Amino acid sequence: MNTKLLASIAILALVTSVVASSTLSAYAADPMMDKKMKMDAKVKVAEKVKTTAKPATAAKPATPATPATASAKASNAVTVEMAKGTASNTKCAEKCFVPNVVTVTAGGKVTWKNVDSAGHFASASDGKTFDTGMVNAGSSASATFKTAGSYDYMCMVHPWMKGTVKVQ
Ligand SMILES: [Cu+2]
Repeated sequence: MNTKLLASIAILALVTSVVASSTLSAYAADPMMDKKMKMDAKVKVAEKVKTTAKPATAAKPATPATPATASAKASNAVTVEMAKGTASNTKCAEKCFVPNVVTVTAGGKVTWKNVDSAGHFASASDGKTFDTGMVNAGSSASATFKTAGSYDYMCMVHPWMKGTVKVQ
């Protein structure tokens, strides 16, 4: 009788302590869980916004952007600047003619505008396709391109000045 009572008391004590600790830990975890769930909910909302926004933004530029950039790239009239200081700056590289590479449609025209204080040329490297001759400071000269291809050119006086005209 005594041992049974002791045992049942012990069991009761054990059960209450387990219940107490579990409720305690549940309480302790509660605010964290609450935060986490809130964060999860926020992330889910953000993900929802993302996923709903994605197809709209991805679909839009994908189709109209391609012809827009293509037409901007191959224009029928392009201006290239013979940059300032290029007569003495042997390291101007792709900044001698700006832009350094241009693309025009067949029949398109390229105009070289000399914004430097020295005279420059835009002469085809093959020695025959085109040659602006001397373009004086502040002046411009043009060439028309009928045949598709890629034409490298340079300045006769300053051979470090190099550019390319692409004709499509
Ligand atoms: Cu030059």
